[in-house]
Amino acid sequence: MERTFLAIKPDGVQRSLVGDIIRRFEVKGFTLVGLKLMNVSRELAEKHYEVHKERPFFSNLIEFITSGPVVAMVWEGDGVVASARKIIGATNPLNAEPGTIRGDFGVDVGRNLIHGSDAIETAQREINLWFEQEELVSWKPSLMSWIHE
Ligand code: D4T
Repeated sequence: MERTFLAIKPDGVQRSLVGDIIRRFEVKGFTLVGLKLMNVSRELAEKHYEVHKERPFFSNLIEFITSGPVVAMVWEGDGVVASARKIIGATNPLNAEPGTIRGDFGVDVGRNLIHGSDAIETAQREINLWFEQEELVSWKPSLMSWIHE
């Protein structure tokens, strides 16, 4: 079953948006299989954002993601990687459609509330980076037959 890694960034936690953000993935019909509130070490932040290390915004990004608690999550479901990206919206919240998380709650690319894996392979890498295998819970919601034919 397809899985993705999502992280509510420090701005989402500080602004009391954790419940609202989690709710959007729950009501969509995806299954939560991993969840933890954590402070992010500089080492983890640098590994997570490795692909951006030459970008001018890299140091601000590391400062920001390590500046306060983050809610790290793994969600499961058919097509969850691409669908979660749609629910999240464009990287720059000013370009994100209303109805998306960033479109509804943000105005600044450096405070864009939530991270979502951009591809199935990236999701696998990020889940392994952020979670131990035993922290993930495989379960089947009992209302699944009302969500899937
Ligand atoms: P993440 O990775 O946080 O889900 O964001 P996206 O996948 O939507 O966007 P990204 O990888 O291109 O950017 C990673 C992260 O860097 C911040 N950022 C990005 C920034 O502060 N300034 C910028 O100019 C860009 C492009 C926002 C998200």
